[in-house]
Amino acid sequence: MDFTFSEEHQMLRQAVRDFTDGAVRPLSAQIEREHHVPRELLDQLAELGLYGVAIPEEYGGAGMGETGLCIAMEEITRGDFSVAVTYGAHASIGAMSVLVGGTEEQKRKWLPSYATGEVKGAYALSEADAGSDPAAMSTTAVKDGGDWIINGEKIWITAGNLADLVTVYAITDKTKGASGGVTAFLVPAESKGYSVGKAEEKMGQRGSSTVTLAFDDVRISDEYRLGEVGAGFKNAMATLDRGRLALGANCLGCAKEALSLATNYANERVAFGKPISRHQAIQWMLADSATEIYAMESLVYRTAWMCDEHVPFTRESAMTKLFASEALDRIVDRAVQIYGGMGYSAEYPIEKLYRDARVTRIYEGTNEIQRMVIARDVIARGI
Ligand code: COS
Repeated sequence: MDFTFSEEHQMLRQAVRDFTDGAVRPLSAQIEREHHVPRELLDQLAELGLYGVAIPEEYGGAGMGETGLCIAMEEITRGDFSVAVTYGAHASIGAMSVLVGGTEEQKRKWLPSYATGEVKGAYALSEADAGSDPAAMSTTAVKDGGDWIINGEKIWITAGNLADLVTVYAITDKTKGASGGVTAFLVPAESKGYSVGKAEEKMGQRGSSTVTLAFDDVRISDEYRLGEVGAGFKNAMATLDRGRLALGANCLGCAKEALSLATNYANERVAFGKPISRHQAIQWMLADSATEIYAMESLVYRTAWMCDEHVPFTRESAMTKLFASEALDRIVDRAVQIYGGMGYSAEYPIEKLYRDARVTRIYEGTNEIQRMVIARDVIARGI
């Protein structure tokens, strides 16, 4: 057994950490205030080669696997959750939907531009009446000669307003539902009939845009169909396996930031004649958070290793997302408690981390859905 990161992965971590410290964290308050990640920052991520981290070398990427992507996600989140989530919409679920579901020809055609950041992706599955149950979607794609006509509306699409090519899931056979009735498409943002709608006003992660996308008789040629007709639901689920794991890495980065801030604060803040870090009540909180971070880290990188070794990891990805998001909630909550009144003030960074954390128990599949995925697998395959 060898739990050490490769030299390449360690160098990646250092490079992303330096970038986060120098370019992301200093902009975090502005990004939150303006509800917008500056284009230049996204371009800088491209210059660092980060969009292609998980894309194999034969498709123009860095070939650092899901492990590399999790390292990048963890480190960027330490500086700002919204920047990491925007990055993830492109580099994780956007690009990964092509990697897991595209034909060989499509991977060769599209992935090199995803890797450079020239093409930015996004992932459009959820609808107003189809969140936890995406098979109930009503967006349709109907064949018309050599083209497809797409109609419908997707909601909660992260960075949908920044995407050039959106992975859209649509019903192509109503009688089949999840088992063969859904097909994936790559829809270019310049398509006629495609429009970006309202942006959500959110409790946290306010810098990341979350928009609706509407498709009004959008006509695309068959070459934009991603994978086989009817294989879309499997593509959506396999992409989410990776997305949930990457979200675990986000939670890990946010948790480390919260614990690090809380520890520094506890060392400085004096009560009853000594720093509060020397009071047992605070020490127990620090100990519990550090222990949970260790567990999160173990889950994230063991599961990333499974993915990179092509070992099935659906159950483990759901477990990682479930545990990491719930542990994060406890960790940011303790951090607020350690900060006391200052933890409730928007002048200090903890308040933002507390709000940023909450949605992780909801998006990429609610934690109730993760428990369903885990339980189904335990029942089917045993422990
Ligand atoms: N990888 C590949 N294929 C998968 C898969 C996975 N992780 N999970 C399911 N599938 C396949 C199944 O094998 C099945 O294929 P067959 O019909 O050929 O056997 C098909 O997909 C349908 O699977 P299932 O019957 O389990 O579908 P359900 O409708 O019961 O849905 C859940 C399963 C609930 C797990 C799914 O709907 C889900 O994840 N919901 C949450 C959606 C979500 O996360 N939304 C947020 C996205 S925002 S980024």
